[in-house]
Amino acid sequence: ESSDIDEVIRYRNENYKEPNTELFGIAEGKNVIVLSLESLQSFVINETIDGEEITPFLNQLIEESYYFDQFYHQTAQGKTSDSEFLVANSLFGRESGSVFFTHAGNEYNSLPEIVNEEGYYTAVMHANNKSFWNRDMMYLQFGYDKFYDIASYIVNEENSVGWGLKDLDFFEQSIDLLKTQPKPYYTKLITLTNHFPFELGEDDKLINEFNSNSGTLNRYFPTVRYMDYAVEHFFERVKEEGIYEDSIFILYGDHYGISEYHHKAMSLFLGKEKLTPFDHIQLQRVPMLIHIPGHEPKVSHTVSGQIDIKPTIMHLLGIDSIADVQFGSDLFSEERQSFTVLRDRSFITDEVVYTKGLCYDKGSELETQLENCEPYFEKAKLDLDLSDKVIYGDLLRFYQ
Ligand code: GP9
Ligand code: MN
Repeated sequence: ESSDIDEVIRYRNENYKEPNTELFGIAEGKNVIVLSLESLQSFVINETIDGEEITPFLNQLIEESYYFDQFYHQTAQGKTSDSEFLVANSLFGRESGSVFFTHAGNEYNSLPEIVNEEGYYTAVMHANNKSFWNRDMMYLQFGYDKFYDIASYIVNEENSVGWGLKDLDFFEQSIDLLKTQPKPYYTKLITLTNHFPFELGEDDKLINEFNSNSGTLNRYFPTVRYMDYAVEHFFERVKEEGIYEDSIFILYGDHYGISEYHHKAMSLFLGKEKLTPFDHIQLQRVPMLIHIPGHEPKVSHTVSGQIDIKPTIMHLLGIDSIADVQFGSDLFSEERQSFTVLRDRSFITDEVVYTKGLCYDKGSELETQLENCEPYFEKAKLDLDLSDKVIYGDLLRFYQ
């Protein structure tokens, strides 16, 4: 069993991508503030409802950030917890169920632990019960110093909606917590308001609902708009508190908010007659922004996913990743392959989308011969299968 790790390490070494020399270490010693944005999908970016922007602040922030517009979530049933797992480990979550529940006792070499060794204080801020998704257990394994769960927040009827504390209040209270942390810190804040069933008080509805036969999709737009407003407030506050200049910011959508059951309503919003499996995969894109104060904005079209966040952050902090078992690659690496595989084994490159046994040409958005997808079959399979092997065999036990 312990020899299985050798196969994983060999594969890892073959797929390692050199960091971008201009950006390596650029954020060393700075705070890293990660915003996990609930159910945020890319299809709302730079779009409007009744002439009103859905994400005016994020649209503006994109103009001041590195933005990855071909970035995919790679989660399955573990939803937010899967995204956390991908980001912390550059390993895939489970095909079904949640690795947070089934493998919380494994050995990991997680990002919080790695940056901790570099002198970072590491924490998660999220106003839910600590045991939700078994976070309290898994976070111990990831090596977080602190989990500011619901007990760290003042939550009452006035400042709650849907799943709990409203994002604006969450960010406002989180500022006070941020200020108490030793610097530099690595802190992930997880939002909550833009969560199914997308409930929101009338006063917080800053744009109209959509008009379709899906109440879920209709309500999604005002809650996304509200989250955008809350994130804007967060940025105002970190600037006021003097946190901004000493920090870098990573923002991403955790997973889809609108499932394929709402395809009919979604086709209405997208102005398409019918949504194909190709469209469904394109809808799995989530926004990914890296905001470094003072850096020129840049849009990257590299096909990528949440698995790539860990090596990217490590390299920005000047930490070598060659000896780390990872299945992603630095988003800024000049060598990186434009490719990502989703948990359901669909994969995407610059040219093709493979899903449900079909190969689609991205240009025409139509089916093409399977042979156009074949060159990537092996990589897609090995990425997932070897990552699964690491988890099921608890293989990082054998690797220091
Ligand atoms: C719960 C929140 C939402 O704490 O992260 O979880 P989800 O249902 O999106 O996985
Ligand atoms: Mn979520």
